[in-house]
Amino acid sequence: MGQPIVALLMGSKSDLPKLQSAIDTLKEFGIDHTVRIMSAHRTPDAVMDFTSNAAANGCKVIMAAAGGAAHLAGVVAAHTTLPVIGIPIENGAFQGFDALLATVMMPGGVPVATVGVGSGGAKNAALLAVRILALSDSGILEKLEIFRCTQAERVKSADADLQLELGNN
Ligand code: RP5
Repeated sequence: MGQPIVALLMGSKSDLPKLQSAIDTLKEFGIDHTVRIMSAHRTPDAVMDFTSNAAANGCKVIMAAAGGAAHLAGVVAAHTTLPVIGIPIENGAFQGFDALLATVMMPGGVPVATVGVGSGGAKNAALLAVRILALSDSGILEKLEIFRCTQAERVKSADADLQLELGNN
């Protein structure tokens, strides 16, 4: 793998299984990336150090995942001008609703593009990173267009199968 252009940060190792769809998607698109555990609360210095140097180190998009009182994405956004994508993690008493609100309700001036809770949200975070990168990389754009066509074909094929099962012409 080359120099990472996307960073996926998570607040705890316990978040990792919930981020598999994001990691798989970055791999599917061949995006050089790094995956790191660092916490806004438990290792704030590491978050600040990594994030404030990320752009200079070649990173173009930061994805930040956390559950509960999910401050990671917001703290990351406070320390960089790179686009930050927040991934609320489903965890504990409120099944991710707490993390969703904590991640999405940023004060004006410090944007975090927040995706949904769950596997679809994590996948969309990676796809959003891919879309941002595709703005300036025609190779990634081409892969994105193929991805969209393949996805649409899959739905059409499922519908055709369903119509056969239902005996419709
Ligand atoms: C958050 O606290 C992490 O992102 C994780 O979702 C949650 C719980 O962490 P652990 O207690 O499982 O390490 O900061």
